[in-house]
Amino acid sequence: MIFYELFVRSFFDSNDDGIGDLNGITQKLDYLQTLGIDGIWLLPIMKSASFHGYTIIDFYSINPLYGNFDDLKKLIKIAHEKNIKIILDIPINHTSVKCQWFQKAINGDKKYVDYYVWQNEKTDINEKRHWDNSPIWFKYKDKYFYGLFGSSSPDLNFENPELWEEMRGIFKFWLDLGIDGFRLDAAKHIFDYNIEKGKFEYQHEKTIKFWKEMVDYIKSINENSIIVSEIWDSPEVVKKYHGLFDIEFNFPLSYEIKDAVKFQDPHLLVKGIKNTLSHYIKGNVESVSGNFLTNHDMNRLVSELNNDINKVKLAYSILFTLPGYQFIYYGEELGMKGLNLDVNFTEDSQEPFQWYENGFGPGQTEWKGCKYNPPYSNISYESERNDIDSLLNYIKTLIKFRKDNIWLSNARIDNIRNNRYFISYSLIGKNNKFDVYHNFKNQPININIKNTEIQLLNGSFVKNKNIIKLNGHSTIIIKNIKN
Ligand code: ACG
Repeated sequence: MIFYELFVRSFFDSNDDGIGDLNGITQKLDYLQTLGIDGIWLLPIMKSASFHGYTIIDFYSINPLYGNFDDLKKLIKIAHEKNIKIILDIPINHTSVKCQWFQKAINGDKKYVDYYVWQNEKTDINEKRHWDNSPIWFKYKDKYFYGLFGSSSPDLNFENPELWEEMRGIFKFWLDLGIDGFRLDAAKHIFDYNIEKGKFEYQHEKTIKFWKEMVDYIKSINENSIIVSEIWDSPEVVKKYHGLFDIEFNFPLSYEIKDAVKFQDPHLLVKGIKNTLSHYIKGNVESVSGNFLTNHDMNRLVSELNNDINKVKLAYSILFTLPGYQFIYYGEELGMKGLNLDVNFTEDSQEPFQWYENGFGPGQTEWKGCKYNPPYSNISYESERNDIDSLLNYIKTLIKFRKDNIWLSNARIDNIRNNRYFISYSLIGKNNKFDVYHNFKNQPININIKNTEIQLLNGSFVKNKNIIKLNGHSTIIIKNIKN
């Protein structure tokens, strides 16, 4: 499956208020269908005080700027007619300070006081977030609360069983509306503060128990639902969760692909494959690897790779020739730019999708001025759709290649080899075998291969040769039919 990560505010505006909305997505489903994706991951759509939507005011609502429940139902219906699934981002680790639960808690309502994590006698209110030293304890009126993601988003207290029940209700609510599944935000953080010890500590066993119950519950409502987990951590931590969710985002692989391409060092990709796709090497896949290059928390790919479009294309070729499912962040198919210089400020990688070369036209969103994607940059749907060499058309080709070879999602990886400038590996299915070669050099290289048919990524075949010239920053696939 191929998913499209979509930020509603920046996509397509159906009512001329400058802000993208659900009806806008419905109007552009043809675009997404032509691109070839199978699923849309909607970034949070619930009522929220923040532009990105990760601080939820009401879990049972839709941000009125994005539309209403009828709009959502219509989107789901038409998407389903086009065989596109819709999964919803659901940040349940915390709420907004404006959420009724928190408001009731600070006014002393005992039920809701227990929904949050408050300072106790062991708390060190000067403790900082382990990855970037941000504060995690905040004073509201006379009490300190725990907020791993900042002062406007207090963490929920999952030691409280009532909250587990509340969460079941939330998942059911969205499934009943026809949503096909969830992207579980901050999934490793459900139990990350040890209240007894009074310190930050990942308690993975407890978190796994929580998710096991939620996943079982979600599957009992819709056994075909798709559950994707965001666990941004090392391969060792991600492995603890193998088998629990349908799809696990593979953060470490995203770094290794980008670094390998950036530094022209195939060895980094070998490392990435061995460390994060070992279950595909063993042929024992418990959770599908959710492969991606960028998301809304990261630099956009073109900016990350210093505007080198050949490198960008190579990174995508790698992404689409590894087993697992692929996720593309909106606008990346055009090569939009953006740097997230601060993980707490993601506006610059969430700029309006560029439909038109001059920067305006029907449906163009304008909620923010474009710092990184100004008009007339040749980075727009309008300028790329008819250009056969555009990134947009390259990505379409890769998606088509992938859809013509569905078996690749589950393929076993074998024979990984590399030298200073190229890597090769085999992808093995029940009745198929592909040998993949990626050249990391910007010059052509010759590869000595004695083989049958060679499939180019655009789906065409060339006759057997013994020596193959592989162009700079390019990929070739040797197709073998297994007997
Ligand atoms: C999600 C969303 C994000 C959102 C929230 C909060 C969570 O995608 O947009 O923020 O609802 C951590 C969390 C993730 C979180 C990101 C932003 N993402 O785990 O769930 O922060 C280290 C840490 C990771 C950390 C990452 C961030 O371990 O936990 O992610 O840094 O940079 C190696 C290491 C790996 C290390 C990386 C990077 O790979 O193995 O451990 O990761 O290097 O150093 C949104 C807004 C926020 C706002 C919040 C309320 O964006 O600004 O505060 O909502």
